Amino acid sequence: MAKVIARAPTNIAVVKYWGKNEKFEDLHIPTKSSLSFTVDSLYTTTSIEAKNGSGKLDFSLNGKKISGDMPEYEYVGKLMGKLEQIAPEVKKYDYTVVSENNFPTAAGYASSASGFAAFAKAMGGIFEKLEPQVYRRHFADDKKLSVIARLGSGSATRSIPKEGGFVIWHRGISPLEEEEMEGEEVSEKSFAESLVPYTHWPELRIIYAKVQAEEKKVKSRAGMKETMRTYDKYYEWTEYEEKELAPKLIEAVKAKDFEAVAQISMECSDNLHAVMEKTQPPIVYLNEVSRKIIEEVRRMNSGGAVKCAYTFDAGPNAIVFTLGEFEGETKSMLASIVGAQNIAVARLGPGAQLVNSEFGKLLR
Ligand code: 2P0
Repeated sequence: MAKVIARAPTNIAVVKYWGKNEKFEDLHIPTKSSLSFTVDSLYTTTSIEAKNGSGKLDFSLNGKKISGDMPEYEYVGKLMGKLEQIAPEVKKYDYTVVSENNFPTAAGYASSASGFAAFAKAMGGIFEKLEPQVYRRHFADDKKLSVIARLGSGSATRSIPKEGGFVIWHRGISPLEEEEMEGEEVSEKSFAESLVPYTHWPELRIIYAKVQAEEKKVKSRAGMKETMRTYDKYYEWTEYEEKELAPKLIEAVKAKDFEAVAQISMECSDNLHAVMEKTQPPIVYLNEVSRKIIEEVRRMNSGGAVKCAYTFDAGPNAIVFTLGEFEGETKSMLASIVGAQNIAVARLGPGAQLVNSEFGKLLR
């Protein structure tokens, strides 16, 4: 028997992931590389207890038992199936998985990223104790672990690297060139690594503004597929972001050039939502309140200094980047739109880590 507790943060992408390589959809191989910031205060804590058995999974999330017929079970069940394919030893045990998000209600943000990163990290800890060979082959470093997290959900791969901070998820194979490769080799090439550690930019603030708490209408997994199927200029967008914007963003973050990071962030967000809205039928995540935030960010930046930047994912909630010196002004602006109770401020943080059980308890 073994028990392990892991904690993994969420991450917020600047250069976004929106589409899978059509030949390797099930492996969540993206059509382009993406770049994200690892967030310090929004995370999932997951404990896994394994005992001799036959691969059964008992899963609870945020205090609720998740049975096999519930939608939350589907992704975790699929990942377990993939792990069994990779390593048949996985079936030698039964697993009790208890997972909790600490997300402040103010964040209005729920993500599969922190969940699957914590799950992968904890599973690694289990195999380190019970099946060292499986551990060495598939879990022993962050590169391998980010591949496992990716099999659960694409964005989870970016929450793995322990230095956190600013992370790249390398797409691996090209979606446009024919490459003769098998699944396992393809999978290993699509992983995440930290480009600058979380200590690099302590002045950076990541502010979550909750616009709407309800479940989104179109799930990312289905939405990105529809975009690829119906938008004929899809690859023009991926190529532009990868060739033009991603290299500029990497340089800007390394140089702590906030103005450049801000401009690229807003361009990437605008491009993503334009691409979503070109999907047939259009996928519209932003609402009136989101658009008001965009307008106010632009107004704040119009006086000369670039003080803040927005980014939006597959929903109406805003994430606003700023620096310590503009935090107060940015928060006031957001509070005037969504109310102070709907705002949460975060900084850069480290990636997934194991925590000992005492610490794990303290987190709750
Ligand atoms: C991102 N999103 O890069 C982008 C921005 C949504 C918009 O990653 O099918 O939930 O599980 O691999 O990771 C959402 O996609 O999709 C996402 P799956 P995932 O953060």
